[in-house]
Amino acid sequence: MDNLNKLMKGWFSEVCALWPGVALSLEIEQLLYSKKSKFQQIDLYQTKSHGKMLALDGIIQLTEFDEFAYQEMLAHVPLFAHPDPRNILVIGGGDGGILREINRHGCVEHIDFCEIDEDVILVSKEFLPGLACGFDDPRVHVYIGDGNEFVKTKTAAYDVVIVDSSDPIGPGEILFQKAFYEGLKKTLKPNGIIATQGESFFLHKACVANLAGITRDLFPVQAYALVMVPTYPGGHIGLCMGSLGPDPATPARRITPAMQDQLQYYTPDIHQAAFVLPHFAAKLVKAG
Ligand code: SPD
Repeated sequence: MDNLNKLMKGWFSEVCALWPGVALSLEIEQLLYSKKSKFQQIDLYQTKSHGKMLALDGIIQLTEFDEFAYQEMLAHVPLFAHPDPRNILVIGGGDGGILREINRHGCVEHIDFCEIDEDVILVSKEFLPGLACGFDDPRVHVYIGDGNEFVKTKTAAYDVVIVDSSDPIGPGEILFQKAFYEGLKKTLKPNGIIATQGESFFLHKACVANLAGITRDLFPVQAYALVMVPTYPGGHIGLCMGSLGPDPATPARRITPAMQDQLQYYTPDIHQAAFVLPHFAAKLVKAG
């Protein structure tokens, strides 16, 4: 009972119907920012052990402790799988972390970035400069609006499309539906690749099966990868990928030693290994 009370006092607990009966808790030093934006509740905390933490509608989007794992893998896996990625679209991810990673690729010429909630960008620029630096690159072109509507305006425009969404409740819900993926496919150039955050195969079986089924129906090549992120539900998250040609699981370009030195999680080996799934997860992805 003492432990129970400790959890309630001075701790943030990520309670959500998407992972019933379980919640990660982090001890909080200070609430630095709290605002109900037009779309969602935005909270920025200073935690005791994990640096700053961004939560949207009470769900952890990132902590400074482990954000690199997610951002590096969601950006570098599709970008290195593509032989010549020049034009990129990013939907969501207003913190700027995915942009920070894409900007490391010298071959990239143009990045369109569409985020529905401008307040997420503003809070990141104020409190998370290590992520918001992603907006500083002149190749980045920011559009504030609905990603689902944005993709309808583009045809055969991108080599890689990355969807850094929140979970399938609230503003992110539409980004998990087949019509959205049909739109994404239309935005791709020949050989294009899409990568979206693919939730947890322990906790969100129906969601993973649904995403895998959609991408398999729409793309000649479909793949699903695993990333360890201790502060996400279940301690991990998936990447769901669809490709018009290149194998998402195989790096098509070499990483330079200088770039490798800047990274903490991604390596060419972890790129390939991430697609080796536990047996039950592989079955789930195939059956979806
Ligand atoms: N369960 C939370 C999943 C959040 C994925 N998006 C995070 C945004 C970080 N750039």
